[in-house]
Amino acid sequence: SISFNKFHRFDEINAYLDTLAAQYPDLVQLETIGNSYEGRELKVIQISTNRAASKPAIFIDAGIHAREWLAPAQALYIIKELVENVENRRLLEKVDWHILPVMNPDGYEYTHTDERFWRKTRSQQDGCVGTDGNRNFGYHWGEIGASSWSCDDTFMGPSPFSEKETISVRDYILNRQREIKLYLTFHSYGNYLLYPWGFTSDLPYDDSELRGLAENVNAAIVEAGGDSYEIGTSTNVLYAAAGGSDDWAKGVAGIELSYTIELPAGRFGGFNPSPTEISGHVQQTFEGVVVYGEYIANKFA
Ligand code: 0X9
Ligand code: ZN
Repeated sequence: SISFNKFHRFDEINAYLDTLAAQYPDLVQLETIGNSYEGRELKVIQISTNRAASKPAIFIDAGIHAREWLAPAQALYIIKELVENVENRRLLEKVDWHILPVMNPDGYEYTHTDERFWRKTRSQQDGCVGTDGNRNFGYHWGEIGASSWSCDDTFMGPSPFSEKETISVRDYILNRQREIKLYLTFHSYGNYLLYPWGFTSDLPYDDSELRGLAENVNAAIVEAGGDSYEIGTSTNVLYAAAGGSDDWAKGVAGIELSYTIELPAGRFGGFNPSPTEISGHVQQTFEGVVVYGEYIANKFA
C-alpha cells in the first residue's frame, strides 16, 4: 500500500503502480502511453473486473499542472481504494477505470527539486521553458485566456498538441473514444466542479445533466465532511481559458461528461497543503468519485 501523510516523488508513485500490477494481475494492467519531454514514462493504470465484457470506462488524469500536488495524491487514493479495498469491488464490475496519476512528471519532479510553484511542462521553447498543458489541447486553441509568450505561466505552446504529454493523453483517449463516458481531470485549488466550456460563456446543450451530476457529487463530498464546491462552466464560474483538456474531451473526443475538479486549498497556501491535510481531502473527494462511478454504471448499464 501507499501512505497519504506525505507527497510522493514520481518514482515512488510508479513503483506503487508496478507493485499493484504484480499483486493484482486479474484487476490491474499498466500501459505506458508515452514519455514526457525528459523521458519519464506516462503510465496509465487500468482497473477492471471481467475484462472481456465491453463496459463503459472512466478516464482520470491528474497533475497536468506541476505544482498542484494534491491532484496526483487524489488520483493515487482513488487507485488505492479501487484496487486494495475489497468493499469497492462493485465499482469495477460495470465500469473500467483508466487513471494517469501524474500527467506532467517533469514539472512535478521540478517542483520537488527546484521550484515549488512551477506550473508548466519542462520543454524548451523559443525563449523560455515550458508550456501550459491545459492551454495546449486542440479545441479553440489560443482563442482566449492563454498566452503566446513562452515565459508566461499560461503559455499555449507553439501549436496545439506541441507537448508529448498532451499528445499521449489525446491519443490514448481517441483510441478508446467509444468506451470512455466520463473524463475527470484533477487540479487544485479552490473547490470548483467545472465543466465545459472554458472558451465561451455559452452553456453546453447538456448543461442540466452536467450540473445535476456535479450537484450529486458535491452532496456526497459534503456528506463526508468536505467543504462545498462551486459548480458551473469554467468560463462562468472561474474565467475563460481555451485549450483545456476538458473542453477538448467534450468538443472533439465526444466525451459528453467532462469535468475539471479543483480540489480544496491548503490551509497555509493554496497549492501547498501540509502533509497532514492530504488524507482528509482525498477521502472526502473519493466519495464524490463513487457517485461519478455509480452514475456511469447506471446510465450505460
Ligand atoms: O486555468 C486552468 O487551467 C484551471 N485552473 S488552475 O488554477 N488549476 O490552473 C481551470 C481550467 C478549467 N477549464 C478550462 N478553462 N477549459
Ligand atoms: Zn491546474
